[in-house]
Amino acid sequence: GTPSGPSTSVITKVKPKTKRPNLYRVLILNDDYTPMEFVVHVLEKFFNKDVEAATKIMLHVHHHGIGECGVFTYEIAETKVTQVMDFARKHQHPLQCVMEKK
Ligand code: NFA
Repeated sequence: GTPSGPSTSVITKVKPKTKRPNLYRVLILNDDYTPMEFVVHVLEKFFNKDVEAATKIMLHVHHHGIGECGVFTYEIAETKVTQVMDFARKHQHPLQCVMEKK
């Protein structure tokens, strides 16, 4: 019979979607008690820094109060923060590690 009712022809756009993921900085905070060598060890163990890079970051945190360890997607950043906080607690150091959206 004669076609009736709403059209079923729908135009769909194909958009090349290469979405950038949201990125997060992982930061460590200075305190008066955590040994410098422990902070360097944390940066080597969890952020794949060599001793020289780790020492530079540690001294930056020591002098400025806060510093960046790396930039990651949400899930990786969250994992790094948890790993550092657990490791610091295990060794009874007050070292704090946080993440912030870039
Ligand atoms: N300020 C600490 C000290 O003098 C060293 C430290 C550096 C702690 C960076 C935390 C972060 N022992």
